[in-house]
Amino acid sequence: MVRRTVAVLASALLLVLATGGTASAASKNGKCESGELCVYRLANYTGGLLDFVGDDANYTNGDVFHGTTYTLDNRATSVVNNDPARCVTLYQDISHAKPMITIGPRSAVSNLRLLDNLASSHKWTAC
Ligand SMILES: [Ca+2]
Ligand SMILES: [Ca+2]
Repeated sequence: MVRRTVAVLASALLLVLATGGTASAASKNGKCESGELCVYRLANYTGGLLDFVGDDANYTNGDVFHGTTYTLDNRATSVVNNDPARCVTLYQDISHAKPMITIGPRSAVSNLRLLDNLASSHKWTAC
């Protein structure tokens, strides 16, 4: 019975992953969908997020973390690259200056540590 439940859950998860790959992801809707970079204010993917399908060259443009009043610039602490194929680079300054870290497809960093509260832009790249 337990084994069967696990199998059902695994099937449901596969379904979610399979359908998540469509082009329906929407930036800044508070959902970390497939194909997005998701930036979180606090460690371990908490404290509100901002989700991006595309590049953002300037975090000082007034975006706030979903469900909060905190602005994005210099507040990123954890990040998820939820794209199946692309890499994404975070930059310390706006206009993609001073690259900090590149995160591979379907990879995540639960705490940027020394790079905490620095990111000011990001750009998708081939990898
Ligand atoms: Ca989204
Ligand atoms: Ca910065």
